[in-house]
Amino acid sequence: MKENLMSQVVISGTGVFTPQEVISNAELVTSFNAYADLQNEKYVDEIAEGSRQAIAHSSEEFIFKASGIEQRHVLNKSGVLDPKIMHPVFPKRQDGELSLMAEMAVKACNIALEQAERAATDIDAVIVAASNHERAYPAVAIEVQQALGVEGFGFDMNVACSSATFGIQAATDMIRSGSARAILVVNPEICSGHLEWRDRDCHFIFGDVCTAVLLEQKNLAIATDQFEIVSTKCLTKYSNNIRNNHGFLRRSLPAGLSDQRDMQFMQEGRKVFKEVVPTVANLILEHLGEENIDVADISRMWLHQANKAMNDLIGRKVLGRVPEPDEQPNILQKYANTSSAGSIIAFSQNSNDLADGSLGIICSFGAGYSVGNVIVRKRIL
Ligand code: CO8
Repeated sequence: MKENLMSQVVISGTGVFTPQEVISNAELVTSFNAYADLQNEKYVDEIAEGSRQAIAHSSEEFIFKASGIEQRHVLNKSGVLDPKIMHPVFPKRQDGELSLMAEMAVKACNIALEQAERAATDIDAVIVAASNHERAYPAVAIEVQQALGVEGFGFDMNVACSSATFGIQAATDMIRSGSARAILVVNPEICSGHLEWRDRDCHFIFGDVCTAVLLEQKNLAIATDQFEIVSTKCLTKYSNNIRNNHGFLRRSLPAGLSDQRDMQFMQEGRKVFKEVVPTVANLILEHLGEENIDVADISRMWLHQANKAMNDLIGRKVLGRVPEPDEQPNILQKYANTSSAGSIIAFSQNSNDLADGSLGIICSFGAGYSVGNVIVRKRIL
């Protein structure tokens, strides 16, 4: 029953908008170390008397070894790298102008539409699924809907790093049940805006990007290359190990508490690594079991792009052996962690070569904790 219903939806197009500006690990470390030196100089007396700790230098070697990241794309490099600023700086836009997230989203959506050989008039809904949204309302999705010229409806959703796969599940279920024929799920991730670039433990982790996935009713899709949604499975388990306390009640906090370190991205990286790896591997295996799919029949896994060692370990646990590089492509070396967009970039850039009927897995995981797994089957018309 489930198989019949789910088989009615396909991914007919994907799009990736990549910001032009790139920060290498070397540039990032130089800027961080200059910031550390400035701070250590400013607080030299407190550091000497022991009431403040000196900020240690960051290192390129550590970053590559601990994460596999070599560079990241960002929307504004100059602000991030200025040791007196250490965050992106964006000119204020008027309410009548397209907002930053909507601008990225429109670019990624247009690529997905072109790939699917579709026009905006063929689409019934837009879901903007991302880890952070530029404002509370109106929903960014409704702005994207208007900018593209889509009739129907749009809404925003947030499941942190799993926003894209949870969005795919939501869209699949809506198409399956008949509330829409075709839905764009778009993931504008401006991670540079909520990363703490002044924290050595995490300053290297994230980058900016936007991905889009077009899902359509299978019998209407016309693109030559498609991926049928075989099944989706989502899981959440509450954890404070990845947390960001920025929120609309910020202004209401007692004096002095409205701008704290915990209002940017925070994590206990080691704990996340240890706890998330088995959860993800188990969920993938459980999901395949429920669908009566043999692991050996999976040709490719497009995993969330947070950490290379994490992906290697998940691949080993799922396959029961060391995965071949083309079985589990990584893009984090070029993009860093782009939150929910990571697995979609990997999918979009590494799926053309698969033969008709090949099975694959798009799997995301992160804050929440959240895990979203999508089993897909290649379909060539
Ligand atoms: N340079 C040099 N040394 C460093 C640096 C640095 N930059 N940073 C830390 N060190 C030092 C530490 O001080 C420590 O020293 P010591 O041993 O003397 O105490 C040593 O290096 C080891 O530090 P760690 O234990 O922290 O290093 P790890 O090996 O654990 O690597 C990682 C850190 C890379 C963060 C790793 O733990 C990891 O990748 N964990 C998984 C994290 C993960 O997947 N998180 C998912 C988060 S993404 C998500 O869910 C989306 C959230 C919403 C988006 C937010 C966007 C901003």
